[in-house]
Amino acid sequence: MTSDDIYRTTDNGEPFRFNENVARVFPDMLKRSIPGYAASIEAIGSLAGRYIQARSNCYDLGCSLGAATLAMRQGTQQAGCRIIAVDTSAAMVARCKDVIAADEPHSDDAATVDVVQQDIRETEIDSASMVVLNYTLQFLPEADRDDVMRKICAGMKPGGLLVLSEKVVDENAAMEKLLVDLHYEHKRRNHYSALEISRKRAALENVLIPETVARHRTRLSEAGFSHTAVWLRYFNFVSIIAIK
Ligand code: GEK
Repeated sequence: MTSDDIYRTTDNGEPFRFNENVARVFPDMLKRSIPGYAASIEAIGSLAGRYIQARSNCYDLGCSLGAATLAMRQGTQQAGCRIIAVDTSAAMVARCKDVIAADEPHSDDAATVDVVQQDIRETEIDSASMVVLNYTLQFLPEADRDDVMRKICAGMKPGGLLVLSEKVVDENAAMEKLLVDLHYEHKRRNHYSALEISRKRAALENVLIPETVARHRTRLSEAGFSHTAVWLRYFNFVSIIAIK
């Protein structure tokens, strides 16, 4: 795994972008930066086994290198499924295609995968039994999030499952400060220097816009999901499941 050294030596002061440099070190970056990331991928595999319906579509929105796509493909035994993996970043899509091509499907019935370079705001959702946004919604302008979630829910089958993982902000300022500090310490333990952490924080300002858990759950209900639950929380990193 190539080590994430993006903010170690230089900083051009520009906002964070999902370019080739980021795609190259991405697995290491996620592993060291998002507490609970591996658990989210593992759970997506388990949930795929329970919720993916035969002859349905599944979506990995903001797929990056396709970790959730592979977990869904490996997690389901249902026949005739198609997984649509979507990302706006050309660098991510190119690498994702290589990752998927290198994966050995477990059977002749394994889901087919299409990797598409597209903005998820433009993606048509159709006959979906499982939709994953694993740390993606946070990068959309807040004003667009309600419409995207309504569109997703409208394109899902009854009983379909959504996984929404997000960095969140706490309602309480003191708690928020504590959780941010704990995340900082976590990154220090994972060998990021104080300078790297502060450069990355500045680059993500106005790029990653977190909301509260309550705001996410309200949006999901308003979009048409009947049940929602937080199944994972590690500091300010949360994963929510919602059932249509
Ligand atoms: C994983 N889900 O490994 N349309 C499509 N893609 C987008 C958009 C958009 N509007 N905005 C951002 N992205 C993955 C990890 S990373 C999380 C997801 C992170 C893409 C962006 O290009 C990037 O690949 C991904 O969303 C977010 O489970 O880096 O914190």
